[in-house]
Amino acid sequence: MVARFALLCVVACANQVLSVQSSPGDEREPASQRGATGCGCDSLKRAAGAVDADPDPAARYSRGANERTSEAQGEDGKFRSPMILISGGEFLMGTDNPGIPPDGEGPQRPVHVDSFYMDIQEVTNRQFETFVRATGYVTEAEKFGNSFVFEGILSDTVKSQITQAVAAAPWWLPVNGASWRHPEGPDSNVTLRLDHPVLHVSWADAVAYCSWANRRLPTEAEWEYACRGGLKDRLYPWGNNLTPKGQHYANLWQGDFPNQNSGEDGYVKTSPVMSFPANGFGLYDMVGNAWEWTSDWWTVHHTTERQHNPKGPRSGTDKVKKGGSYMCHKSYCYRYRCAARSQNTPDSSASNLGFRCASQEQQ
Ligand SMILES: *[C@@H]1O[C@H](CO)[C@@H](O)[C@H](O)[C@H]1NC(C)=O
Ligand SMILES: [Ca+2]
Ligand SMILES: [Ca+2]
Repeated sequence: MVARFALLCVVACANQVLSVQSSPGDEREPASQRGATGCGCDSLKRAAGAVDADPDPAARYSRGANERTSEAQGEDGKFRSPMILISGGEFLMGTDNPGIPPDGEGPQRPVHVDSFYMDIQEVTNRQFETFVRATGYVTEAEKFGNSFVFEGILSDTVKSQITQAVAAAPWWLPVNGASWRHPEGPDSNVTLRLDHPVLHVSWADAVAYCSWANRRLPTEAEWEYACRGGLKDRLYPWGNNLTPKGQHYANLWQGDFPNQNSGEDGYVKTSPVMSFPANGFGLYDMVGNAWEWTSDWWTVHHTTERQHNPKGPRSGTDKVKKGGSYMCHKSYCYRYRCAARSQNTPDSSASNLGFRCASQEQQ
């Protein structure tokens, strides 16, 4: 516990040096930057491969859209996310105009990825539950007995029992009994959130789930290629405008982090997966909602030479996570961009970190 705690603190502290930089097409949000604040992000029965074209993206916001069943049952009887074929190709990974330079977002570099399949959604509580029921799997947070929860979503009862905090990021609290089953501690559950992304899963937990599902975690390169949805040099999966025509395209934070979340996009915590429009490849929630683990070890040093299916460093201390979460606001965590990235130790778990799986074969 002490080690995990210290490491998360290192991540949070490193984030203090972040500054908001303008990028092409950025939205001039009032920069409510404060001195010593870290990033808030640290710490259908549809045939697989076929996602219908959506003539009316706004319909994604409707309640009906959110109640759609999102599992596909395979021949092995396992309910998993539908996958979609991401046709291989070359793309420009990273950016020469980094939003957060210390994160190693640059340089922009040519990368080729072979074709692969990607879950169209973050792995949900319901899907994770079927895995746990089938295998008896116990997550690392359950073994450790605690996990990090964002203070803003804790009940007063739980808050009153906490004596420690991360100095540089006081909104992260280690909560006894917090786990994927109890996202805000023992007095919470996922009964009404089965279609939300599973949280409080470590990297090893994510790997275990994907293996059980005959899948694997995506590499960072695959994840970013998928995030870009076929667009070149754009900030977000849908373009450069954060809120086209005033519509929200991702579950992020609106308001004043960490004190006030207006929930203008409809959600102050996680949202059911697929509540916002898909990108050009038919993938949902690539940015926002929950952060997503990738298979790569973390480094901020990248070659500019053309890479073929890069898999990151051979070893390291932290794993790469992508996409930002419902806690991200430009003032603290401008990481809901495809090129953005962050890291955690593999045994970390938190109330804003989940994953999705990839695969080489159609399933
Ligand atoms: C789960 O939480 C809801 C509130 O979100 C509560 O009404 C319900 O009783 C809880 N269920 C269990 C089994 O604790
Ligand atoms: Ca939100
Ligand atoms: Ca996500």
